[in-house]
Amino acid sequence: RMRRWQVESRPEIDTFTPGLLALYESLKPSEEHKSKQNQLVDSLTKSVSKEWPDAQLHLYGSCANSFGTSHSDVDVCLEMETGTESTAEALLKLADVLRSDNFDNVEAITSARVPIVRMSDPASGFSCDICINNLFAVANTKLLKDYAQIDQRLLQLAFLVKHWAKLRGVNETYRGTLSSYAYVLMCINFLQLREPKILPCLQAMEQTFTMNVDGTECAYFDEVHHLQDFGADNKESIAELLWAFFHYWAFDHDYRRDVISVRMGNTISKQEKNWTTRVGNDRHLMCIEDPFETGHDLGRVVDRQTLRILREEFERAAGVLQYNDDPCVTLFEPYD
Ligand code: 3AT
Ligand code: MG
Repeated sequence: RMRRWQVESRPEIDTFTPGLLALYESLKPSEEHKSKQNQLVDSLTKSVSKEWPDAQLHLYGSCANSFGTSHSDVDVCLEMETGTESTAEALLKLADVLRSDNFDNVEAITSARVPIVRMSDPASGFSCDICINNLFAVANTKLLKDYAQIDQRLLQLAFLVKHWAKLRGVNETYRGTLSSYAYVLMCINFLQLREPKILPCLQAMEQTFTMNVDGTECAYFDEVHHLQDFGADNKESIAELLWAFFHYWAFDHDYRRDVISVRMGNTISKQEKNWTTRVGNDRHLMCIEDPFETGHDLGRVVDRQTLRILREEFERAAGVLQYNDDPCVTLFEPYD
């Protein structure tokens, strides 16, 4: 599996680090973006509290996990008692409330794995997804945010990977490629596996934070200010890491056998999880374990055809970083 001739990156790889870091800086959301986001949350809070005075609003996803760019949407979770109402009924009622408060394009999507109301905010132009009582998303948002505070190379790597995935058309779960959330988990796991390690495994450490979601304990070490020097022994630059990330997913990952697990800080076997692919069943071809909903494979959207597309894109990216004269441009050329 391992293509020995490819395991070394080019000697001058570090010369691309400044260009990649400049791109990373340009992707970070502006202060203006953040204040517009807060305004949206305020007007949403007003709308919601009319109908549900006790509801609590939580931001989740990239507007709260620190992996958001200026192009990211706003994800909101409402924590509330729905009484005898089903989540779908509550979402339909929420959609009516938002329409009457002049939000645009309000649409209840009740058939999704996580049912939501999607709408756009005329004041900011942001699109916004609202779900009800999906506290796993609130817990995994905090986990990602805490990992991001340990070593800045995680944010840098994940921003570049997300940007690449959007431009190359491989960040579309409805078409069988991966969610942003899945890419961030891939980045975390990758940095947990570097030698020396750049990230620890927070779920294998003393539990200083715990949150019970539908009977599942979401627990880990969240005093990340104690871990500021964790990755200091590893001197790899962002150019090297980006190349190695793509190289790993192009050539080194054992797609047939392995599941990546941020929870374990390692890869584990499909066998152990009972995620073995059956004949005629296209699932579990690329396995990414959710850190808290451990029965949930974020790669389950991937089928044989999209796995081929993904692997070709990983290979292309590794090749561009290895051989191209202007990799910071070529890597992110839009695919159409
Ligand atoms: P963008 O910047 O918006 O692309 P994001 O991190 O907000 O990135 P998504 O909008 O795809 O990513 O997802 C929003 C959050 O929803 C991220 C994560 O907390 C949760 N989430 C998304 N997909 C899943 C999933 N399949 N399982 C569990 N949680 C998920
Ligand atoms: Mg989002």
